Amino acid sequence: MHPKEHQTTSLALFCKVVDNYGDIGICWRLTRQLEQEHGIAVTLWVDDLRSFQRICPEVAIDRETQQIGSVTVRHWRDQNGVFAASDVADIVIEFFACDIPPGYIAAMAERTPRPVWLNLEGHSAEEWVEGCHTLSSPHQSSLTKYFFFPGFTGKTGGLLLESGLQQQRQAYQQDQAEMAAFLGQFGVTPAEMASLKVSLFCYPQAPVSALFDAWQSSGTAITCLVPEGVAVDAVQAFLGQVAKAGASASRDALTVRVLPFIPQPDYDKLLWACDLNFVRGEDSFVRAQWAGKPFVWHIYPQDKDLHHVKLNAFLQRYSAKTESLVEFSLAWNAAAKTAIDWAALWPSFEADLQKIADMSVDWQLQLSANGDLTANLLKFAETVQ
Ligand code: TRH
Repeated sequence: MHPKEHQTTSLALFCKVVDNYGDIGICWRLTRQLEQEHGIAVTLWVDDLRSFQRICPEVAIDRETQQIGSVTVRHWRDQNGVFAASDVADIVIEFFACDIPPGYIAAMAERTPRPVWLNLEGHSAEEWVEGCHTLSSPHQSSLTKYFFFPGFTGKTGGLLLESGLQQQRQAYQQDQAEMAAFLGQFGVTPAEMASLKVSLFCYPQAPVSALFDAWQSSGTAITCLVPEGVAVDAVQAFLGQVAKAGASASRDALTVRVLPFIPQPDYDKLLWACDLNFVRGEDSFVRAQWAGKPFVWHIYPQDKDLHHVKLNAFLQRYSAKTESLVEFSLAWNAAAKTAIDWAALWPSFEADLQKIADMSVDWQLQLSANGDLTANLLKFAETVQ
């Protein structure tokens, strides 16, 4: 869609940070794309500015309203706001079924024309998503809300993908000096550059110590780069010191380095520069797919192991033919049916890394054929306007 077509469109995106950085990570990415590629005037309402600041250091945590580039960021403090119809945007998105303030909904109902109201859902590769994508739900206010699902097939909204991202990544990955300079700022040495470089982002329950043991005694030199605050217990046990940014230690084949938590655009560069990425949640999971490198997903845990269903649905689509990746992923997520021998699991997974990297090219083509989520969302909004 041509940017001019949206020059006057306004959009309000409501983001409630449920946990960690994925909620604001996705909303901020979507916001920037709406603004930069489609010329939309976005107001991002977010309840937790501190989490936002972690991925975007320009954010001031004590402001009610601030401009970041041409995006208006509002601190969403409570549900008590009073709004006029003129405050309401053309398109209103609630992220992950967060309850937008009743006063805003009342103003939406009074506005002429009515805004398009979308609920942007979480990622799942399960089949039911295709049946629920774009379903409408009448609201008591007489407004209609539509469900918009990201996903991995053409019958879903697709994934966030900035235009030019793939060219940027390819140019970066061909430039050894740039990658070495980027990792060098975190202390990565030339010898470590030549080793198998792994980025590690996971939830606290991941079996990191067991994997470190396997890596330590493997025949391959491995450098593991861990952002500060991730897998703290296992990292500290390995380092024998506090896992703060800059700390590192080497034992046998393994070097572990603690990185600072870096701004979101740099996180892409980290994924692009590493040979294998451990990612988690939703946003880093999607970024790893665009990085074109092998990755292992640590899925966000849910009660009664419901997340194992989601994990299997994704593995079925992504890697059903690569047994070592499936086995490794199930073991990493405590979803394996048999006892885990990391010392055996790692070498068989490692042996397939090149094959998995090759496979990721086809996977990216498949995903890009679904279009990108932002453009798909705007196209859909036009159809229900
Ligand atoms: O942080 P996450 O676990 O986030 C989410 C939330 O917990 C959310 O509530 C839940 O619904 C969802 O997972 C499933 O993982 P995620 O989604 O990968 O988000 C992390 C964000 O942080 C992503 O935008 C990348 C960014 N990031 C940086 O900007 N710098 C870094 O150094 C790192 C490690 C990540």
